[in-house]
Amino acid sequence: PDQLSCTFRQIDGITLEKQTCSLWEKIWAFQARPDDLLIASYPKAGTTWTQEIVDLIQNDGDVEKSRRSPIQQRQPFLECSIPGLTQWVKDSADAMPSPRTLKTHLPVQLVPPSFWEKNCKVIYVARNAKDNMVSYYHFQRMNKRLPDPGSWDEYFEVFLAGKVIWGSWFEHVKNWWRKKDSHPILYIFYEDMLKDPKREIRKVIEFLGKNLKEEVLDKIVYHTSFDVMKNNPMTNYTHDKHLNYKLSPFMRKGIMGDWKNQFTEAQNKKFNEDYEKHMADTSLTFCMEP
Ligand code: PPS
Repeated sequence: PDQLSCTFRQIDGITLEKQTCSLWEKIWAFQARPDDLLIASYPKAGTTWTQEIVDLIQNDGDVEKSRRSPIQQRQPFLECSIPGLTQWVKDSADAMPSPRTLKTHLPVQLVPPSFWEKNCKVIYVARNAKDNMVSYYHFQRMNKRLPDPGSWDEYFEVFLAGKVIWGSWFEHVKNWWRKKDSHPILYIFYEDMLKDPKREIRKVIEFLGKNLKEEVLDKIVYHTSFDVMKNNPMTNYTHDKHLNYKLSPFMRKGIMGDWKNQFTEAQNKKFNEDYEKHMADTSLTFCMEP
């Protein structure tokens, strides 16, 4: 089974939104600037969290500055907002002063070549597959732009087969992991951020070449904690008309191990078998147990 329908198409075997596919030539031709920063991730891996951390770092911990607009306007979504096509996009990515920060969920092979040619810095955030799958399932239930995920049992199979929008989780995390050997990519993990946010934020500060005082770092840890971001209208997506909050919140649980409330024993067994096969050719490992 897959999620192809009249609103979705494929580019190089990866299912993407129809709008993204119809704009594909323009997306591929996107002109990055050398000081652009790209925040990349598989959907629901901790993108928004990383985005807010980066924005606060760039603004030296000034919380009011980071509240200037919703996160998706501060950091345009590459494959959903292409310069020259809509007013919103023209006002954001194209007309944005440097240095810009952009978000993408594209698998590494679909990232516009200009980002590599200009040697742009990239922060990739990854989350363990089981929690990532559960979070994506609930997101598809509430996001009208994505296909209806059907029942959990149906979704489980579709996700494992890599037939969801933006493609297979396995290929995504592995191929980005490989890419960091030849490009400036900071590869971080959602589980590490939960365990020791201060340490992970320090890594980002260093990667961005910033030097912030300890008290600023503490402020960033606080303002990017789950509860604070959940209550911040500039990070919790409450203004997004495509999301149906009656079905699920965007800032849902923000924990590790929620998969245990969703997977059956049989699903866990099947998942572990598939996981081992898919991950046999990588040094990449994930923490799945809280
Ligand atoms: S998106 O739509 O792809 O950009 O979503 P993304 O931001 O990648 O992922 C959303 C999940 O991240 C959780 N989240 C957080 N967890 C802990 N701390 C903070 N500050 C935080 N911010 C977002 C969010 O709750 C989603 O995970 P689930 O498991 O669904 O709660």
